[in-house]
Amino acid sequence: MKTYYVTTPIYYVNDVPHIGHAYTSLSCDVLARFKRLDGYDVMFLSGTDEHGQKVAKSAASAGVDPQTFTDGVSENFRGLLDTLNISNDDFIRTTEERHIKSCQALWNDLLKRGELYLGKYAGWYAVRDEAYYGEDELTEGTGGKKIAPSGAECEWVEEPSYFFKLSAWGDRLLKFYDENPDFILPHTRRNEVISFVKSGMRDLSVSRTAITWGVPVPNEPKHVMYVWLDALTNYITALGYPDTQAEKYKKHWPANVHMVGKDILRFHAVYWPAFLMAAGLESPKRVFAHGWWTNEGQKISKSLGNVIDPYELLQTYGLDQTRYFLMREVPFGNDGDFSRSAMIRRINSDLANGIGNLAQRSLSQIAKNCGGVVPKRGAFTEADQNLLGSAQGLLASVRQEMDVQAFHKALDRLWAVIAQADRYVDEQAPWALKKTDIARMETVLYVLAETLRYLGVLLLPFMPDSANALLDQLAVPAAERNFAYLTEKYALKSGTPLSAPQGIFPRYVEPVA
Ligand code: ME8
Repeated sequence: MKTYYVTTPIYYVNDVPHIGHAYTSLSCDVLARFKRLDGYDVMFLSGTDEHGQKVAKSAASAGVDPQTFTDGVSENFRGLLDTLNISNDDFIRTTEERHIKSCQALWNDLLKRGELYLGKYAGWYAVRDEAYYGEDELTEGTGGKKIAPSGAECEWVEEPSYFFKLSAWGDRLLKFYDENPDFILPHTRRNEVISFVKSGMRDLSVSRTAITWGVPVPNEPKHVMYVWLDALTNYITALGYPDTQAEKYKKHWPANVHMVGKDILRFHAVYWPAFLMAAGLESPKRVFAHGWWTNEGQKISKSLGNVIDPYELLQTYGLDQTRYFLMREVPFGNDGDFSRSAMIRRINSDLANGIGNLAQRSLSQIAKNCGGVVPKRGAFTEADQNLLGSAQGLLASVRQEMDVQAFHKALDRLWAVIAQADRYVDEQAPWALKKTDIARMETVLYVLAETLRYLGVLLLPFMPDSANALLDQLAVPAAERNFAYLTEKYALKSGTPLSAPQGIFPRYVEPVA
């Protein structure tokens, strides 16, 4: 069986979940659902990143011990996934025993292979990024503060530390990128990574002695692991590492896609493959770095008080509407701007007037004029065949877009067929045929219903509830709601009783203040 492994980053539990977390998780969910419907054995992983200085600090300012703190916040992230209808197969927490064992096993292996050595770190560290920076990367902020390229404030750190021999892996990483041109997508980001590696890398500090909230380094009571070595390992922990003969590991490693925001690409595309190669393990097949959302043109930040609460979006606009907007509005990989007006425009033009209206006008005519059953199909005209041909061609073209995570383009393809179906209804005018040629009217409505079946099944990954509501109204059996059934052989059967049509996408009307 074909397999597919997709992961979200594991989220820091220092904060409440926001639109960025929702976005990354949603993109993975759409991929995972698509691949399941396409016959793959899918593993979809999400979780929380619970160690490190940043989380320890948040726990301290909340006045609770880190474990109690992380237990609470981790639940919020789990809750967000449920509310967004995310279909992850596992949820990993880095404080779990299975993960601590896995990190320690990887550590021991790297040590045994001579990839780690004990030294002393003296340099800059940004707690917000949990990242080390070289002097040359920093700029001067107010009061002489050192600022990382991300905007995070850095502090000077001096401590005994283990190092990973990252400097030795530059050439092998470059060779790996060269041999795997689609390892980093989008390609613009790939170039950034390659120039970072080409500029020469220092060895990486991978243990800390100034903090205690982390995975203990084996046989070194004063050291805990650097939080990124700990965090990245989650992707193999969940497959059963260190047991590389475990069924899940054999089936799903290397991962097909690690989905990440552009802010954490370096960790996934440089450090992670280097750790893996050094341990003699395979590197993932792809890291996709998506862009960042701004809010009405402004950078999202807690200090500006403009953080977008995903729960509020769902409540105001609806779950599937929000899922659709996030996947459609911005070319996946680019930065994007959230605005209420853009959200409302998408809901009203693409959903209510687009797929919603097409379904409603087709199904209500069937209910009124065809006795509430799937209409009788006569011989197909060229116009019928054109529309059905486009619907049948969708799977191949949508699949191609999904294989490069071009969600917006996949949706464009679907909406092109919706537009074609709208033109078809206008041209065929089944309401006029009702008076002149009932048999032809039935065929036209049949063609529309069958086109809606294709659209409904292909919309399942994006808007599972609404697409299922559409397929319910077409009486498509649950077992036939997957891509194997998108052929003529499983076309709707004339005479099948249909339930009374119900609107799927209402227009959004701004509440009166
Ligand atoms: O970085 N727009 O966790 P994190 C889009 N624990 N996406 C955004 C965003 C925005 N404005 N803000 C955040 C970590 N994100 C580490 C990961 S993985 C081994 C460890 C998303 O809680 C984006 O996906 O800071 C980003 O990569 C992720 O949230 C960072 O989450």
